[in-house]
Order: sequence, then structure tokens, then C-alpha cells
Amino acid sequence: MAWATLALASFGSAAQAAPGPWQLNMQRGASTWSPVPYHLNNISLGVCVVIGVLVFGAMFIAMFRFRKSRGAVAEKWSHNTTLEIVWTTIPVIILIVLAYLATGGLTSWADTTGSQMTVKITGYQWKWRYDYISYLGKPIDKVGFMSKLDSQSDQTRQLGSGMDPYAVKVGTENTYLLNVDKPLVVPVDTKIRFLITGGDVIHSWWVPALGWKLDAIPGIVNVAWTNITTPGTYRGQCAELCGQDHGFMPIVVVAKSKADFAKWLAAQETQSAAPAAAPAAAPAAASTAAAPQTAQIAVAPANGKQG
Ligand SMILES: [Cu+2]
Repeated sequence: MAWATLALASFGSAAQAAPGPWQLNMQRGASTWSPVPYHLNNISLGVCVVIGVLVFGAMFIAMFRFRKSRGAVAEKWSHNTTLEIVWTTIPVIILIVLAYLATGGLTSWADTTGSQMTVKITGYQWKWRYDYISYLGKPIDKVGFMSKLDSQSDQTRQLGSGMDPYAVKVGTENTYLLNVDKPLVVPVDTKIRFLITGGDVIHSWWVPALGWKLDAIPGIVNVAWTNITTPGTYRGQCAELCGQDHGFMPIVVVAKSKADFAKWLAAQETQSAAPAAAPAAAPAAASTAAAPQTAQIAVAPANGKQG
């Protein structure tokens, strides 16, 4: 029974971003901040395990050693002031310690000072938009794009497609519903500030390797940051039930070395600067209704905090 539950739990996570086989704990993540929630979770889980062992231990000792069939006779007293003070004080202390640790984690997560890059993320039904606002103190002009489910996953997911979800792969990794046409490309070792908002309903931008998720709410600009330490591809998903295709708007972050990122960004800027190239790229751009969203870019730097 226990094994079946374990197996179910591990299969249940198969559709989530970046699980490992038999992974039972959270992942450590790939950013400077991601160890914070990882350790907080370990500490809280440790506290829970100790409390669980003590409480269930006392319960089972009471049930087996002091049961009626063994001739146990219940005591008649009902209050013990010392005991009540102890079992009130200890949980209060535990909660204060956990709250202190969690608050430290949250304040460090909210502190975007010294950001070297700003990217605006907008959630739409059912895709993401990434607009590059600034990098190393310089504004970025017109680099922004929609990021939606890759076409192979999209075709496979259609009812009666007859296509095999296990055949959707990047290399050896099964990326069914986890890959996009255009990933968010960012540099490593850079403090990146994200401005996160929603264009229609509430979405939530979640890449487990970064250690946090943040709601994308229409009319509100939420702020978070990351500093990715290892180049690689990090996958995530929308984490707020946002409509019928909520499960089909994955997130892919590709972290490149600073040199590679500079090359990528230069290529993007050249592309957007060349008006002659625009009509050729039009079919893809037009279907994502780029025009009204471009107007929203101006909202993003309102916070004004630039590294
Ligand atoms: Cu969503």
C-alpha cells in the first residue's frame, strides 16, 4: 500500500516541470536564491516529522500500554497548569522561529535593488509574452515576443490526433506540453528583475528551478528577481487556473553565458530594427496580435529602479 502510494506520488509528478525519477524532495534550483525555499522546506518538514513522531508515539503508547484490556484505569484530573503552559509555549516558539526564517527569505526575494536587467512578463490566455526592457543600465528597444506551446505538443494534444505524447522530445527529454516555440533567453550571473502582469485573467509565472512563483494579475505589476548560476534550460508552467488551456501554456527559460546572451540580444535588436524584415516575419507576428500589446510596454519601467 505504501509502495503503491509512493509510486502514485512519483507518477503524479511526471507532468510537472523538471522532475527527476523518484524525486521526493523539492529541487535545489539553479539560482542564487533558490536554496532559500529549499532549506526552509527541509527545516519545516523536519519540525513536522519530529512533532509527528512525538504525538503519534505518545498516542500509540497510550493506546497499547494503557488500554482497558490491560487493566488501565483512567485518572480523574482534567487540568495541569504546568503542562498547559509548556504545550502552549513550545509551539509558539516553533512558530516564531519558522516565521522569522520565512520572513527573511521573503524580504530577500522581494529586494530587487541592484538589478542589472529588467524583463516584463505578461500572461495571456494561453501564452506568455516577454518584453526586454533594459540590460546593464541601457534600455532595450523593441525586443519582445510571444511564447506559446510548441507546435508538436499542440498537434499531439488535439483530440483524436493519434499522435504519441511520448514521441514529443527535445534530445532524450520528453517535453510534451513543456516546450515552447520561443523561450525566454536570459544571461547567467545577472540579477534579473521581472515585472509580471496579466493581459486578461490571472496567471502565475512559475519556474521551479528559480524557487518562486508569482501571480500575473491584470492591472497590477508584480516584481520579483532571479540570478541564475548555471547555464541551461529551465521549464515551468502557468500556476494559476486561468481557463481551458491553462495546462497548455508552459514556460521555458534558457540561461546563456553573458557572451552568448549579448550575441542573442544583438541579433534580436537587429531583427527588430530592420523594417524590411518585418513583412517576412509577419505571419507569425500577426497571429499573436502584437500591436495592442506593444502599447503596454510603456507601463513596465514605472517602478524606475534600475541597476
Ligand atoms: Cu495561465
